[in-house]
Amino acid sequence: MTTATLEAPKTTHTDYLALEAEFGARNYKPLDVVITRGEGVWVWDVAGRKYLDCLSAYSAVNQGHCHPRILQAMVEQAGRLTLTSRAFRNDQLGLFYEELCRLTNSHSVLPMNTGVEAVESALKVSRKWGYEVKGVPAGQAEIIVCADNFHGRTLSVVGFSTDPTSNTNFGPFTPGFRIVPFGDAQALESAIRPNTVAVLLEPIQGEAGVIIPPAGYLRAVREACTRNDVILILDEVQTGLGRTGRLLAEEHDGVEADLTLIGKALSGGFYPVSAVLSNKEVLGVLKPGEHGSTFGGNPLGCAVARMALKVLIEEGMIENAARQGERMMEGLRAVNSGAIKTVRGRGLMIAVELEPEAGGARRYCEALQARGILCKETHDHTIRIAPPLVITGAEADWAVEQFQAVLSG
Ligand code: IF1
Repeated sequence: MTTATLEAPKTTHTDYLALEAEFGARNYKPLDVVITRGEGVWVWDVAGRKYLDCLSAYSAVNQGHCHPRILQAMVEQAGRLTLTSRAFRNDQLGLFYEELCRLTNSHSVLPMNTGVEAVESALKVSRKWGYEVKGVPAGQAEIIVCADNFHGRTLSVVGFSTDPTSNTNFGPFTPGFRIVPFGDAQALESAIRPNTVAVLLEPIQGEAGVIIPPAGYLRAVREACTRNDVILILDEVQTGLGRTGRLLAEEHDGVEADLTLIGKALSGGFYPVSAVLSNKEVLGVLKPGEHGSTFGGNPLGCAVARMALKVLIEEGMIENAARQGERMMEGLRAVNSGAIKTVRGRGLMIAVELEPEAGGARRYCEALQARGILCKETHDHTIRIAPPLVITGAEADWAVEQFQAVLSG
């Protein structure tokens, strides 16, 4: 018998980079920092350098890295029961449903794993609702989405992206989507036709660069959907679970979606857990066998998510996000730099947009890395700042000082 020989693990920074370059797909261009440990807002690289994480794994670690109570829940559950499939029941699922519904004021929950699976699930169930409840003729359902959206990476979802990087040469795509500009409720309502079943949008566009729509937009969209018997789907995969200083970003506008999508921080970054929350009887159209997932609703994910929600609330992280977000934005707005075009954000979802002449955001992210801050640019000219929601005032001030040094340097 031939057995492959495994090389001894390589240990230096450059070795890790070489391994990724040799064996990995090249679909990312990460900063060259190899992280080996995290705790709260801090991470350490393989050379022992410490950084303040201002990305939070794209808002999946809102509760901070390796939160001890979530870790404990995960370890305990992993030692007891991890997966049953939905062919059988498990003793975590019902409790997860109940706690999540009470917290978000929802009627029912569809558990999935990744964010894009929650998106796909909402699109599927909205079409079915359209045919079976609204009475749309077979095969004619339309869904409205917004320009510059980001909802994930599956074929259907990249098919209605307006970013050529996401969808060039990945077609053909799923039909039935119409794209309208983000932030223009009038344009959206004009695009609604008799066969429109749903509108899908992000309350604040993340990947587009933390784009906050004009005041009153979400409320007007909500009213247009209600008037036209159309499901409003809000993708809160990134904005949800405290990031913007409220449990859900929709609360800033006093609206309730019919379907709300959450993921990322639903597990505090320990494990992929996502969910479709339903406030209308939309999920009720699903009958046994029509949708599912091997891992969705598994006891490990449910136990982790239950604790991730519990610590978010009990430890005051949402209020802290509002407080520290204000503090950081105030500090950033006071930075005297010709490179900054504008600072915008809500809670700890913050963007510093640079002037086009500033030479792009990437080099600032690299300069920040040298000062112990990890940040990710979005598009060419925007630095996104989204630390874990457990950041202290002193840490926020220190971070702002580093931004100041880099931007005015
Ligand atoms: C990557 C961005 C963030 C999302 C919204 C659904 C999903 C996402 C609003 C899908 C995912 C990610 C994925 C990540 C980069 C990232 C991102 F820069 F692209 F926009 F967060 F800011 N809805 N967002 O933001 O969730 O299936 O990934 O769990 O590398 O693709 P997923």
